[in-house]
Amino acid sequence: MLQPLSILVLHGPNLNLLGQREPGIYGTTSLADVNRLLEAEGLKLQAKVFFIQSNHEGILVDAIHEAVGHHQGILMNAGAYTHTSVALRDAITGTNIPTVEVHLSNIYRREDFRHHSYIAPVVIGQISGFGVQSYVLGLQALVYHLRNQS
Ligand code: CA2
Repeated sequence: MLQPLSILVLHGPNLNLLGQREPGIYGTTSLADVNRLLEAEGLKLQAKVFFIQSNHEGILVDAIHEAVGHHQGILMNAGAYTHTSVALRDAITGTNIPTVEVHLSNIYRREDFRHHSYIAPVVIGQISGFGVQSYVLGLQALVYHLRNQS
């Protein structure tokens, strides 16, 4: 029998606007829809998913700290903090919770300032550019990693 896993999904700043603004870049799916998709995928993978969205860096840092002992992995779209936040990077390093970074858009096809991620060097891997599917692929990759790490 597979060990049930608990995964924390972190959505960063402005992702609460998903589906309401800039559909050309971010699509028409709402954040609630994304969470429903992840819940359904989690059921298939025998992983329970929990969600936090915040526009505040410190709340996201606290959520990473509080994940210790409660969640085995983190799936994170840090939004614009991806490109600015040493604090989020240090929280991932400090807690050592396996994390997968996801982005709706392909950050490398966009403005130069989006090409650098402070998060990327401290996560298992990054999935970028597949729209909402980036989250689903990210969850699959995270669960695969957690179940197959030595
Ligand atoms: O492509 C992604 O997922 C991003 O993480 C999204 C961030 C952006 O700053 C990153 O460079 C790439 C922006 C999230 C804001 O999402 C919105 C959604 C709808 C309307 C306005 C913003």
